[in-house]
Amino acid sequence: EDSPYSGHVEQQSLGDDMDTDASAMPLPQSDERKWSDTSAYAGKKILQSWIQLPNGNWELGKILSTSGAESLLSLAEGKVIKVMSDTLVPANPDILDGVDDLMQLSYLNEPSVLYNLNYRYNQDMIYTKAGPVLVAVNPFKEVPLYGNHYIEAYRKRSNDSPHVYAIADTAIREMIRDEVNQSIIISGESGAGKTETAKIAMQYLAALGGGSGIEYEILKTNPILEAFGNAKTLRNDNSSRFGKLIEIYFSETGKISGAQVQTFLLEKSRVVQCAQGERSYHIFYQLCAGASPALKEKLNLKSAHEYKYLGQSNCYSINGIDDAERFHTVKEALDIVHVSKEDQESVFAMLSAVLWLGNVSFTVIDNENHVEPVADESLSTVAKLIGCNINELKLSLSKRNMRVGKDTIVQKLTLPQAIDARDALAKSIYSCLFDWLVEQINKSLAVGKRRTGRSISILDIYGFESFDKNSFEQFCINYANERLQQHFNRHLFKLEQEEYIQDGIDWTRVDFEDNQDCLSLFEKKPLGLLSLLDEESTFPNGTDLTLANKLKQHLLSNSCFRGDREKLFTVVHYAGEVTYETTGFLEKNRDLLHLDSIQLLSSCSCHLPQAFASSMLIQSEKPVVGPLHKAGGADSQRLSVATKFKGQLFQLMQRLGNTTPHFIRCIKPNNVQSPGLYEQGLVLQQLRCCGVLEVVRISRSGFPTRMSHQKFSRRYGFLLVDNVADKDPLSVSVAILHQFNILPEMYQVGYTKLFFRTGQIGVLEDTRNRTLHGILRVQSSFRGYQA
Ligand code: AD9
Ligand code: MG
Repeated sequence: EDSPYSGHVEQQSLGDDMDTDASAMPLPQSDERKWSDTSAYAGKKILQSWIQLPNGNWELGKILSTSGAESLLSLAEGKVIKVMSDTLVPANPDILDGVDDLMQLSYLNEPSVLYNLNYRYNQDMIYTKAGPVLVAVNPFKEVPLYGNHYIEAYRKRSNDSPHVYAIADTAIREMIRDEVNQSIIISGESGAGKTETAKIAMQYLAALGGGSGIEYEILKTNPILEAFGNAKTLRNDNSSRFGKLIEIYFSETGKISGAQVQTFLLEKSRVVQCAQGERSYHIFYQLCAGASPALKEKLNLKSAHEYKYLGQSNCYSINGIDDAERFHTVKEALDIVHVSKEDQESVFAMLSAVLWLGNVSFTVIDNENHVEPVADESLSTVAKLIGCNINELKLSLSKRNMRVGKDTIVQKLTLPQAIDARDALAKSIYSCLFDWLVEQINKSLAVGKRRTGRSISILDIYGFESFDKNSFEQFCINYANERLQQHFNRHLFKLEQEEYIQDGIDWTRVDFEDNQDCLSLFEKKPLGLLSLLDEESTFPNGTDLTLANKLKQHLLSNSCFRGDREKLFTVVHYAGEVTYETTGFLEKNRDLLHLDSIQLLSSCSCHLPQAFASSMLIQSEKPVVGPLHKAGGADSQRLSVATKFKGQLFQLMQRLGNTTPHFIRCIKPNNVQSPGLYEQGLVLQQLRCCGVLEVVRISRSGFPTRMSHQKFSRRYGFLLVDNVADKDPLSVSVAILHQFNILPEMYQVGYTKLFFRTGQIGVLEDTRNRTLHGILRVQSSFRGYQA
């Protein structure tokens, strides 16, 4: 009670069940580190322990004495405190500081994992394995871990510390060895380093070469997609506002032969609106800053400050970034992926048109508050840039043609409606432009794409998001993350169990978190979040409030759902609870395309707007869900955004399902994008979210070390006293197990493999090494173990 920390120390559940198998492990000496022994520390008393400070951080203490239920601990700076002994969370011996695989920790509790990652982070070792998963902690500075020298070392396998390169290398080898496509799945919060990690992986693959410069082209897709699809947000100066899957094809000889990019759900709303301190897409600022005087004149370009769309968030520049210079990089990249100079100019014209659209203003023309656009420089510039008649543009921003049955009636627009129409046009132009660019990139990269070849896909998709206010975007993003998490779970956990079961060993199933309940909440028909959202979206009278009520009416019995006041509802995601506000859900989900806008674009003399119009028409002809479209009739209908996204995700999961996945979990050590700062609480929350701790726990609580009967008997058979030359591998294996007194609970014999608990192989490996080095004779080593 006299200790300020009594009562603050919490038992960590993870540590507990681990410690039953808590045989400590010395640092590996040989290259066969996975077989290292852990028995050296077994049975020793804990000397050091973690205690949790009132601020939630963990501190290391030396255990001075234990009497009864209490222990005396000395902390750094000579402070001595008394805590309840059962709240001690054992710390690992110093010799384990900074191990490069968390699986090697003797005590696998949260503070030990945090400490280990921190220890490595302080030395710029930002990569650590957690069993099969690579953990990458964002350094927020340049670290000397990349480039040809390193690539070469990983290729030759002369460097075996954890790295994205090592993951990419494994993917290549497994692709060739197993003739199975591979995927590298990168996840993490906004700003955690997914996009950088994806680029590092691409760099490694590209270094394999392909001839004809295709690998170079693949790398150049990055500056283009980032310019058009990334923006500065409060969390990340270079935040991706779309998801991306790049599939890189290889020829039979293991050279790159082509690639294909698929994108997911670009955040369109950012074009017309963004929060204080954030920016719209980089390309707008780059264009304004970097265009040549001639281009400026041709497109009537002003400085970024003069555009309303860019001005509303009061943020025009990014620290340390030269937008003009970036513009040149983008133009060069466009050259390389074969977008002609003419097309490039058309692209820039569309961007300028979008910016000018934002400056179009309206005046009231009658006493019913109907408006029409002011015929000023903005309006005329837009008309000129997209190549349409100025009167048609004016009409499309002030009237709407409604089809009712066979008749068409014309509705005049009020100010909010006109602003909507204007912004919708701007958003459509931009998102069509983005899709068009992706298409051009794919045409260019398809050069040597061969169906017979194998591929490696890299997925860089927005991570789980939970803000103070969460809207439709977060709803979709988090849904995607649920899907990916299930893929992760299924792969790592289920496959793990299946392997035991297949090999006929008795392994009590370890429970793991499955998120199927949450996914069902989203996907169930007809009473799931997505179906109900679509249904409400088709009701002309549906509002954000009726949507919220409908969800509450049908979903309250689901344990992953909670109704809150008014337009709020909460979903219990695998990574935590998120409260969504339905404001804007229906509109964003409908994403109505005004027929007038399509007509306007198709009437344009420039080829890009025409192409956009036809791609919108194609989309609008797709089958539509819901009963009420004919009656609605006003606008072109297409698949709802959520349904389309769901379809894309299913397709994605199917594609990934046919690959061998490699997972990389990116961790953001602080929220201020600053190097050297490691916030324990923040890291811990991410480790929990992405299941890293769970993965290690599960791998360790089973029998993580496996060897086939053949390999085992070949490797250790010569240590046997009896002659077994004519015996089968299984009998030899069993003889080895007996001779070395491996306890029955420490291994299992499967049909094809032997399964061992952590550390068991160490004894054998040790003897083998000593025997091979001639230090001990087989016989005496055997006696030694018997003694
Ligand atoms: V978001 O969900 O798209 O908002 P990401 O993609 O996870 O996010 P990103 O890769 O953009 O994050 O990384 C954010 C910033 O961290 C980068 O702009 C770099 O400044 C920094 N970063 C990330 N990884 C590394 C690295 N390996 N080395 C150096 C890095 N800096
Ligand atoms: Mg990103």
